[in-house]
Amino acid sequence: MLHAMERPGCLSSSKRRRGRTLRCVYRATQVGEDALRLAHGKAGELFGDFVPTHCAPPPNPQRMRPDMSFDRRRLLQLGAAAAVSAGVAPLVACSSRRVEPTADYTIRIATGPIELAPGVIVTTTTYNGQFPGPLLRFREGRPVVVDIRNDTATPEQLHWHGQKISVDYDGAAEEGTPYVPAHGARRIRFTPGPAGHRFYHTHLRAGANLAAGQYSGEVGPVYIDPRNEPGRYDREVFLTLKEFLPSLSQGGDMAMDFLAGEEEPTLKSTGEAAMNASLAQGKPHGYEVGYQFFAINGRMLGHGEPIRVKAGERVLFHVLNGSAGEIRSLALPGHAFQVVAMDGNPVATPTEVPVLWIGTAERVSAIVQMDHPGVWVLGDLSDDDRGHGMGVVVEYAGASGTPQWAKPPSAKWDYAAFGDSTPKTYAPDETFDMTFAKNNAALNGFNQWTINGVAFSDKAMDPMFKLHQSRRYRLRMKNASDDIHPIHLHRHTFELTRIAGKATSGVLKDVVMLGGYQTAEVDFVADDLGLALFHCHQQLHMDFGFMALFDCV
Ligand SMILES: [Cu+2]
Repeated sequence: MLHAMERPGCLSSSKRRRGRTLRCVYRATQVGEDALRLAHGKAGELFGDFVPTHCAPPPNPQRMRPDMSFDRRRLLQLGAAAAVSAGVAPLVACSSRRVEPTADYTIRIATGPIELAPGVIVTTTTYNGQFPGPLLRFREGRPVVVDIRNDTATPEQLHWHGQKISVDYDGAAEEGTPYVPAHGARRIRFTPGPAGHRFYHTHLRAGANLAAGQYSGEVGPVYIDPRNEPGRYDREVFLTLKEFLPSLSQGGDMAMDFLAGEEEPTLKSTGEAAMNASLAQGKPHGYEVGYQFFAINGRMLGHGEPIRVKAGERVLFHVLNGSAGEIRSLALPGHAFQVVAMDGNPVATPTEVPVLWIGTAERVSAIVQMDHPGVWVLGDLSDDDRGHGMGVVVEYAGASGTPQWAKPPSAKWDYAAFGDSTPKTYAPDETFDMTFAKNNAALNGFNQWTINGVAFSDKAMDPMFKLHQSRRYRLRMKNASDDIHPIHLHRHTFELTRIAGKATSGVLKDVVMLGGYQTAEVDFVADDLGLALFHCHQQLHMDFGFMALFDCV
């Protein structure tokens, strides 16, 4: 059994979204033994719904690389196709009897300790006893078998974010995906796609339980290798950004105004009137979530292995914001990011920017030309967040000294900058208008969120919109709140067609940040039959109403 961590009562009730203190020190008992058990798993445990084969090939060490860094030249030496696709084992046929294929990957959900820095150990639920979960490399179009084992007492949902797969496997109870039973297992088979940087995460709702859902460590990256990879880079590095030890506060949220474009005056007046009426009734601001510790690839700044580079290299960073609700920024002093893909999809116009802004669940792939030797901090623009761990050291070969940080030039984040220089225009078959609004502190101090006046109901589970397969739909979204919402649609990729009033095309995503009192329009083709969940990816928002179902018939 794992022993509970000692948790001094030092989380301030006034903490806001960004963590402040490092005064808490957590001590674990039996950490070594339990961590070892979690990392390697127990052989011979029963699986829920399949029979393991006896003619399985040995595990391939190339499948899981804990440093999340890949030297492309070495991969090419090894034979890129073989090495990159090593995560895809062949199906095994060893006799005339029916034989189950070996799983390409086994994901084990369990609660245990992870060490973010020396003396900073937190207990959380993870995949395979590590944070982030192992990088899963798939090959576009090649079927895979994944075993999901749940060693917790809670039924689980593992969502394959950004992939177009059936509701049986997508990992959302609202769509009808079966749960992975508590202390049970589920084997799934699907064909990965589309190619690019995807990820997997729990899709449980947490409500007020800040140990559940994405407040936990249940996040891991996926990379689906495309059939054709241009590969104009030397090395690729996967970074998963995440906060730990959440707590609630009611101080109101920090304004973030990095998004390009203007607010809509009518949305602003509506939202502000509703908020002022609520405050006038004596209600405080609804709860927000703040965090104690910040980490990249599970290590706080200065406590993980540096990213070691050589002058002249082109390093491709695949950055995933694995947060439950935070928006992250990332800068590397003296360097620029050439954004080549967003949410795993190549952008129409690769563009250099000084800072990456990454909404909850978004991914950005960007190449950095390493032409400024030294030892640098690749970190969040917020001094507070960086000071509490949100960064990683980049160290050039031959350089030494204290890692340096410098504030980058300010720049707005404009999705349209990565789109077609002359936007294409489309004629959707149908347009849905969606207005998002907040009822301040309406649910026992939590904000209630509505789409067109309706908060998602577990009881009703009525699809809000009906789709017909292969038709093109436009979502015309209006945000009548001051929060930024990272809007996500399951099982589909959408194209931005208008962002804060500006027409665009050529930016394909599965999450888009919708700015406070701003508007956005996205188009998608109804790819697949069945239900598709639409929601804000802020755990706190989706759990309190900000969800809807599309039903494709
Ligand atoms: Cu939201």
